Order: sequence, then C-alpha cells, then structure tokens
Amino acid sequence: MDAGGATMQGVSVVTTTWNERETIRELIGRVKTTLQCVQHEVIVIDDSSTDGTLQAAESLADIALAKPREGQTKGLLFGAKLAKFPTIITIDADLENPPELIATLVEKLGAYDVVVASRRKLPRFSEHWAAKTLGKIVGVSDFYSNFRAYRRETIVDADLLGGETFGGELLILAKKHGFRVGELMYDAPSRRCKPRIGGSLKANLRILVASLKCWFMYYS
Ligand SMILES: Nc1nc2c(ncn2[C@@H]2O[C@H](COP(=O)(O)OP(=O)(O)O)[C@@H](O)[C@H]2O)c(=O)[nH]1
Ligand SMILES: [Mg+2]
Repeated sequence: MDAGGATMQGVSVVTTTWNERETIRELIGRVKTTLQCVQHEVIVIDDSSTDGTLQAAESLADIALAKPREGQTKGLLFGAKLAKFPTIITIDADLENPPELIATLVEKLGAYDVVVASRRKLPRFSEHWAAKTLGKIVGVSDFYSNFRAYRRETIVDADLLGGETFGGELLILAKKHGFRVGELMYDAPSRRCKPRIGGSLKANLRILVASLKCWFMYYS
C-alpha cells in the first residue's frame, strides 16, 4: 500500500461516535489489523455517549476523547485536527464501512487529494437526490459517505459554518479550494435498523436540510 509515499509516513483513522458501544471495539480491532504493516493511530471522538462507548474505546484507541454532543461533522473535524499523520481516514463507527477497504482507499489517494468510498446502493431518497445535485458538482456518487481518505492539508484547517451537514460541508470546502476529489465504489454490508441520525423520515429531512446548506455554501 502506498499513496505516493504518504502511507510510509502513517495513517490516522478518525471516527466519531454516539452510543456505539456494540461496535467500537470490533471497529478499532479491524482497523489495527488492516493497518498492521503501516504506522497508524486510531482516534475516537465520542459525543458524550450514555452507553459506555468511550470506556469501551479507551483501552484500544490511541486517542479517545469525550466532548459535548455536536454532531458527526464537528466530531470528525475535531478528530482530524488531532491527527498526527499526513493521511487521514474518516470512518463510521457502526461497521457499515469495512475497515479492510482502507488500504485501497489510501492507494487511490496517490492520484487525488480526497477520496470518497461510495456505496453502490444508497439507502435514502435524500441521498439519491444529493448524488444527482451536490454529488455531480463534487464528482462523487455518494455525497454523504464519510468513509473517506483526506490528505491532511485538505481538512485540518477547515472551519465549519453550516452546523451539521453529515460531512457534506467538508467535501464542499475541498471542492471550493480546488482539491482533486476521487471515489472508490464499494458494496456496503447490510445496514442496522436503528441509525443514530434518526429513523427514515427524520433522517431524510435532516439530510435534505444539510443539502440545502451545502448548496448555499457552494454558491456563496
Ligand atoms: N459525534 C457524533 N457522531 C454521531 C452522531 N450521530 C451519529 N454519529 C455517528 O456517525 C456515524 C454514522 O451515523 P448513523 O446514524 O449510522 O448514520 P447512517 O449510517 O447515515 O444511517 C456513526 O459512527 C455514528 O455514531 C452525533 O450526534 N455525534
Ligand atoms: Mg450507519
């Protein structure tokens, strides 16, 4: 695995959690196994989970921190700013993003500045709509996948203006700064029934609001 030599200098894997005690230890274990031949660190930013996620992560992660609940995008950016290696991976904590793909994602970063691992099947109508609009602008078919590889300079200086955009603002900022955005298609494993961002109606509405914010930010 090599992204123009960048992986030789290490990979920081950042996840953010809200009540992910069931999966966080397996996630960290699989990340560490897949990156065993590469210098790496795992950073877990926990939004004050009430189920003991932080305690479950503490003994395995290199950094595990709790903070007040501010949402997924802020959590990921907070973690990215703590990262010490030049390649930063963001990944969901619920095992819907297979950590074994990290190596391929990082390899692809050799030709890009940001690479998005895009699910071949998108679960929500709001995500289909975002793919056809914002995704077309950025050049990815899964605008809200936060399974991504970033060269650290594409993310560490970001400031979020839009509140929760489920990672959308980070892609808009990368595009606006002229960074090259690529994608890697993958078949996602089956989804859990109770996503933390809400049931179908609530999640679709939240994603639509996030999309309008991203649209506005891109054109302003
Ligand atoms: N820090 C933080 N992470 C969250 C929050 N809500 C969801 N997440 C994390 O974001 C990731 C994706 O959330 P999920 O609800 O599974 O979204 P979905 O995969 O789009 O259905 C998981 O790692 C969650 O733990 C939150 O309020 N704060
Ligand atoms: Mg999920």
